[in-house]
Amino acid sequence: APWIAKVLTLYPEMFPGPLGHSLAGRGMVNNLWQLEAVQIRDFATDKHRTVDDSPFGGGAGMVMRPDVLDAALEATLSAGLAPLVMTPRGRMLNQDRVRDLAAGPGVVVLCGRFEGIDQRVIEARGLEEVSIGDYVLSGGETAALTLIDACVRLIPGVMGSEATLDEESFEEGLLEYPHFTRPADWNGRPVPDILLSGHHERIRAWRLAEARRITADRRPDLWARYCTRHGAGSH
Ligand code: 6GU
Repeated sequence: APWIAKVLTLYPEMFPGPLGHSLAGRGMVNNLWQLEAVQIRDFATDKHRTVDDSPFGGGAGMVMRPDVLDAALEATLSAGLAPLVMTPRGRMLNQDRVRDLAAGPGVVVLCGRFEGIDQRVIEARGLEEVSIGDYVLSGGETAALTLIDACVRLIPGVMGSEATLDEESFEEGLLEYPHFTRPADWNGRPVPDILLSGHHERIRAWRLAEARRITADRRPDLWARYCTRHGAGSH
């Protein structure tokens, strides 16, 4: 059965967007995964199809109405699909959560617009609040595209060669080692000699050392976790 992504949004025309291209797009054509964009406004009940209102307690901006969102969710949620809402208040997405979501049957993703979403519908429907990083986006749509991209590339058959996936440093909890291709000397900048040596075992060791060095330098948080999981002090 294909992996399912259902997205609730006021801008369904933003989907599949970039995910209709490249390997993700091919995977959709090959029915390895499916995307359905649901127009939240279709669940409004008044003449003007209102989806938002001013915040109780005052303040700037508008809040998405719980009754409209609840009707949209009622029509869209289905057993097994992880119910998510994209918001900068959420738990930060990481590769562990992506792996879990990709291994299941799929996701239902609510995209916030305006200043926010009435908190009661988030609680009533048990939505998991997810952020993609510590910065503010104009809406949850691009965050949803990012989450779905990260999941889809883990679906068996979507990426060209399955081998490239588990070779990736991030699957080991490290940043990637640096990459080089021809020409071997470019504008006086040579490729590291070891990569031209043909010593595959030494190349593997060099790449691992580079991945560790760059991770320790740039991401002490990832480095600490890697050291814990790979035996303290052994590197
Ligand atoms: Cl998930 N949504 C919005 N609107 N902004 C964000 C975000 C999500 N993650 C980081 N910034």
